[in-house]
Amino acid sequence: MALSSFFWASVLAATAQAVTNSTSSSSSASLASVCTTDYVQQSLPIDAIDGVVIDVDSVTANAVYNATFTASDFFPQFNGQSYCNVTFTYTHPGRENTVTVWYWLPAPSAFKNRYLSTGGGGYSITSQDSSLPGGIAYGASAGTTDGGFGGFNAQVTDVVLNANGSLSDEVVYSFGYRSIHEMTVLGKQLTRNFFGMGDNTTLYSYYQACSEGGREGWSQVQRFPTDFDGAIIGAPAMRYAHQQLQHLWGALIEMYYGIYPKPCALSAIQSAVLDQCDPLDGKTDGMISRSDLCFLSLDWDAFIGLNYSCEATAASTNPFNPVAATPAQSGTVTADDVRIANLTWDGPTTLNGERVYVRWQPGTGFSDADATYNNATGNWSYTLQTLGVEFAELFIREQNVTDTIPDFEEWTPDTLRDMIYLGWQKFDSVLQTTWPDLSAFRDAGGKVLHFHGESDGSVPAASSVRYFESVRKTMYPKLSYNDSLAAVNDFYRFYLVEGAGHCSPSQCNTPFPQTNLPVMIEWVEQGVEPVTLNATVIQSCATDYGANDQLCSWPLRPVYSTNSNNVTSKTCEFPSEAAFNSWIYDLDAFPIYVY
Ligand SMILES: *[C@@H]1O[C@H](CO)[C@@H](O)[C@H](O)[C@H]1NC(C)=O
Ligand SMILES: *[C@@H]1O[C@H](CO)[C@@H](O)[C@H](O)[C@H]1NC(C)=O
Ligand SMILES: *[C@@H]1O[C@H](CO)[C@@H](O)[C@H](O)[C@H]1NC(C)=O
Ligand SMILES: *[C@@H]1O[C@H](CO)[C@@H](O)[C@H](O)[C@H]1NC(C)=O
Ligand SMILES: *[C@@H]1O[C@H](CO)[C@@H](O)[C@H](O)[C@H]1NC(C)=O
Ligand SMILES: *[C@@H]1O[C@H](CO)[C@@H](O)[C@H](O)[C@H]1NC(C)=O
Ligand SMILES: *[C@@H]1O[C@H](CO)[C@@H](O)[C@H](O)[C@H]1NC(C)=O
Ligand SMILES: *[C@@H]1O[C@H](CO)[C@@H](O)[C@H](O)[C@H]1NC(C)=O
Ligand SMILES: *[C@@H]1O[C@H](CO)[C@@H](O)[C@H](O)[C@H]1NC(C)=O
Ligand SMILES: *[C@@H]1O[C@H](CO)[C@@H](O)[C@H](O)[C@H]1NC(C)=O
Ligand SMILES: *[C@@H]1O[C@H](CO)[C@@H](O)[C@H](O)[C@H]1NC(C)=O
Ligand SMILES: *[C@@H]1O[C@H](CO)[C@@H](O)[C@H](O)[C@H]1NC(C)=O
Ligand SMILES: [Ca+2]
Repeated sequence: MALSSFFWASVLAATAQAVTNSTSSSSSASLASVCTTDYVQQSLPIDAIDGVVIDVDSVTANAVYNATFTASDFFPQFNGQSYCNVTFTYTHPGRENTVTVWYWLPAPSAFKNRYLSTGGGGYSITSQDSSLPGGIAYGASAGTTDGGFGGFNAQVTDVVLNANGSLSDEVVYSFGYRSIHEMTVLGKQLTRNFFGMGDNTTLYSYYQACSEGGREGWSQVQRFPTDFDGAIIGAPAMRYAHQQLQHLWGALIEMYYGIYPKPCALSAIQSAVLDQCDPLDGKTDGMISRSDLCFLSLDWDAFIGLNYSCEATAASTNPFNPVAATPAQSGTVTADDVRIANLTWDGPTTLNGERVYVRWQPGTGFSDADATYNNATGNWSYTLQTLGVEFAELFIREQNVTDTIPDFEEWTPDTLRDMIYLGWQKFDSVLQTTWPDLSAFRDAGGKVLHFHGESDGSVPAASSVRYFESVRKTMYPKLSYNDSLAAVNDFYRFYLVEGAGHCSPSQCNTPFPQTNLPVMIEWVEQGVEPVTLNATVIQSCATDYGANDQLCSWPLRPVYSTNSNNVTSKTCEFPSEAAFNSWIYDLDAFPIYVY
């Protein structure tokens, strides 16, 4: 197989030039004429990466006409889209995996000299083809990779242990940063060849993804300064050891204190927090736009005694998010319920009160603390989140256990701290993804647009603030705050998204940044700096559905005011010192600085 690939590679390399030229005024070529297996084989990026051997026979290509792209959180609806759907595989001789890459290339008449890489979520390196429309709609080829983990529905956790039980370095590094980089280099060259671009024509290159995909974006910006002209990074699950293991915190404190609040009681607290904090931003609209002010003034005692009542819910068998059935729940919120809610949002600390990681902002959901109902005993117990369990067992301990932590009941808050320290050290160079010096990317002219839902209950918003501030301080240590901020903002802007949850809107009137790619395209290709970030109210429950809004660039924060004509306006202002400081942490549980 490898021999035949080498053979075809050289034959095709020789013919590619002529074929490419024949369509070089490619905007006049029809999609049907270029979207063939033959033409794609001739356009393969055969020599793009040393040590990568493309299997020419693996190519699939089919034209898709007049498709409708239903609106998602990251692009509005588009009709009448036509593209070439391409897959092929490659290997690294001497290593054992076979990687499949998947690209959509726009119809030649719609191509605008752009390429987009996309990423995954959770333990997935890919979102299958769900993010690819967001490139096609803007005249960009778009790519995703299975990382070599066994297909586009596979998770890295399926293959991270070798058959003999040891950790697979190949898989860890492929997931950490290698596969996205390869997919990008191959995708850019495939695009150049397919559209017959001369070497001197600019191909603008972009990245866009959220969550694990956000971490993957940072992994590239930190290491491969010329892969992207613009990277759009949402709620990155970066600072990997802290982030993955923090998902065990809610269960840990429930187990440690033996208190299991009913999920309905925690929801009642969340709603009451929304009621208390909604007006603090100057606009009572069912949304907390200033979770920092909420944190500073929250009256926890007010929640004790609230009534709650929830209907029974059925079990969900979704393999990615199985949820047990819950019985009907009603009662009044107790001081114990409030204590667990408070400790959950407070995030991990040690028994001595040293801080291990950042807090979640008040107003977020409590998913990591949601107890599970045991129908046999009628009792509630803690729920171990898979993201945390698999990182602890597969990655750190190299044990083939994915549904429980066998010794969890012996853990204390200090055990969690120690596990984070172990995971951090073990994967510092590959998964931690917090390298704070982006000079090479800046010098190559790259731009970053980074955003994070303020009410994200999975990846805390403050974790993104911490990275932005690490970059600012590391790159411009001698400048004043304002000067260093201006210097960073020349190439990197960060926005908190009012009322948004994890990579999606949450509170009904959330203004969500649905048009990040066109905003980034304007920044990169026309120099239009995104001083505020374009956002749209996109939830059907919104009172203001479809309204445009502008998100403030960190550290500026929204302030709403209503004038005598009852007109509400929004300004972006520097927060008070106390509000600013509520986002900043001294992670004193570790002797090493956490970037
Ligand atoms: C193809 O294009 C290259 C450079 O763009 C040029 O050198 C070459 O002569 C062209 N070949 C044909 C057959 O037109
Ligand atoms: C494209 O799709 C739309 C909606 O599905 C349909 O109304 C229209 O006739 C199609 N156009 C072509 C050229 O097929
Ligand atoms: C794209 O190609 C893959 C692989 O052949 C196939 O599974 C998928 O259904 C195709 N998608 C479309 C929209 O044609
Ligand atoms: C891990 O456990 C799963 C399920 O029991 C099994 O299918 C798999 O082969 C095991 N892997 C290793 C490396 O032992
Ligand atoms: C376990 O398997 C991996 C992958 O096949 C191999 O590289 C490694 O040497 C093996 N380790 C042991 C202890 O056999
Ligand atoms: C591409 O640009 C280089 C450097 O400016 C120049 O030497 C070369 O002739 C150009 N090639 C083409 C095909 O225009
Ligand atoms: C809570 O429910 C009890 C009994 O149903 C009722 O007497 C009480 O007034 C309710 N309290 C509030 C604050 O609604
Ligand atoms: C508990 O089990 C009973 C009997 O099997 C069933 O009717 C009920 O729906 C179950 N409740 C939950 C919350 O699973
Ligand atoms: C809640 O947590 C904060 C720290 O985040 C603490 O100062 C406060 O006393 C706690 N309140 C209650 C009721 O536990
Ligand atoms: C259920 O919880 C109660 C009180 O928390 C405890 O006494 C009892 O042993 C538990 N039952 C089972 C079967 O775990
Ligand atoms: C900004 O969002 C609005 C909708 O809220 C949209 O119409 C407009 O095209 C967007 N601007 C850019 C640059 O994408
Ligand atoms: C001001 O506007 C709000 C919401 O649009 C409305 O509910 C309220 O009645 C208005 N107040 C006055 C004094 O017009
Ligand atoms: Ca509000």
